[in-house]
Amino acid sequence: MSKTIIISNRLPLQLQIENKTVHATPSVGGLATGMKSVHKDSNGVWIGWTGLTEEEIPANLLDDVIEATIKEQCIPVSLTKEDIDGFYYGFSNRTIWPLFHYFMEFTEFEKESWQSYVTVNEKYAEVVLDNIEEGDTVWVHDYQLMLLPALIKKKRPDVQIGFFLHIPFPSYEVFRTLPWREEILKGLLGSDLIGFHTYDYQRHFLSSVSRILRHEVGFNEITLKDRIVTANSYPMGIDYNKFSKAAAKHDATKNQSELQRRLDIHIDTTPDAKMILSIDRLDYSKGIANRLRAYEYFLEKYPEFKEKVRLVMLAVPSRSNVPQYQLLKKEIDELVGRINGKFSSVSWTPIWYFYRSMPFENLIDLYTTCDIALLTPIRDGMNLVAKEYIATRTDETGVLILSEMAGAAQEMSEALIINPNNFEEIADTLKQAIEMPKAEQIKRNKFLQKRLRRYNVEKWADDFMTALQDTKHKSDIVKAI
Ligand code: GDG
Repeated sequence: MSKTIIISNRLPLQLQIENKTVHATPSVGGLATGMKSVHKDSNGVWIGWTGLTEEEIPANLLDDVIEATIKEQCIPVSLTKEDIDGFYYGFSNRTIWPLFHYFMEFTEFEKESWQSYVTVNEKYAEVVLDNIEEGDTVWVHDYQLMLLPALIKKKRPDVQIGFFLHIPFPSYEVFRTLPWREEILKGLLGSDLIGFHTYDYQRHFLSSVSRILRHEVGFNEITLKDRIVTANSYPMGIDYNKFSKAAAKHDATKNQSELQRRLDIHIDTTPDAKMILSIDRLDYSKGIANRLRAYEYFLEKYPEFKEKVRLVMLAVPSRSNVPQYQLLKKEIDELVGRINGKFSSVSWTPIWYFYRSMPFENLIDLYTTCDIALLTPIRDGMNLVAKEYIATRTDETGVLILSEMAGAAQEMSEALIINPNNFEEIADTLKQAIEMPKAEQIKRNKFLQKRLRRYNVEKWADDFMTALQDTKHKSDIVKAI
């Protein structure tokens, strides 16, 4: 029976070793949820790294690790600490991530980390090739594994390979600066279908293929000597029901979390005050420092809102051993301190800042309590937080302010769309959001919710898989000619 093999840098599970016993618990992120139907229904397997390096797994527990992951239909790729340092913290997060998000000043071109990226992609390929059978379909995810499609195709030209990029693909002028630009493009072209969040990323990719590799490129196709590769956009959705149901349950429940109790006390004492929410991984691409500066400017420009607004900011720790992330953390800590120091009164703190990850229930507390979501990424492949905020607004109120640089902005035109570098515009838009009549909020959110409900994460995975199967017919026709 043919199966689908999903491959991503990390497996969708958490491994714990306690008292010499290995436990694997499935993780519940957006990707894991979206792929659930593909993964569980098709007798499929998921290949990736467990999150523990070879050095962290005692030799006598190696078999137990494999057994625990296999129970979850997963197959581990074994990586050393050196691999993770070079491939993950090195090339993936110090070269590709900043370059693809247009942060050229942060981009490092290190031969050693490139070599590690090649080695690790080969390690993934080895595990995939060991597990492929005739008729299988392969779906590779994201920027850590861009060489993998060609490594698989070379050995198994008979299998259909899909690749999805979760981050932006930059314009040719930026991409061309990469010393290994040809290798990356050739790696991706091992796929039969390459998916992007937006048409613009697709367009940038096709332009790089045409100008760097000189292949013939059409609207969404690349003609190679013996194959046709399709490149198309598939904007990723969310598990809409999970968020709307959690919000409905949250509204009905009497058993409130401590966080919700505190939020309610705030609302009771200042009923007219507006809560403004921001949630992101602490990453320079998310525009957190910009957001704080724009909020400071807003309080200066419209002082009548002092004591009447509060920014609730959740920054989730991320990649904290990469220097830029440490510097950013310092900058944000200082900005929050400065703004709170400048504007606070005995009864009001303008920013509530949480630097941690919160359980899902608390995330729902924040989404449902805050009147406004202010999301200002400098660049963002999609931004699922914007979609999740709208999905939790069961009474259809709430205002989303969203950066035009997020892929999500292209599908969410009823939100208030801003340029994250324009503080004047952000300040004025915050005022507009605070004063927006409920009827207008509801009108906008009805459209947004309808679209998000329909194009949910399962539909995204289905559309991609259907298109991937269709590429088989295309390649059969090319072979027949
Ligand atoms: C990459 C691309 C693209 C956040 N804090 C907590 C928490 N979250 C969850 C959110 C959301 C997810 O994490 C973040 O997703 P985003 O899409 O906003 O951002 P990235 O992590 O940068 O994701 C991005 C995405 O891939 C998908 O293709 O949209 O552009 O950069 O689901 O809910 N979850 C919990 N606690 C937290 O504190 N439980």
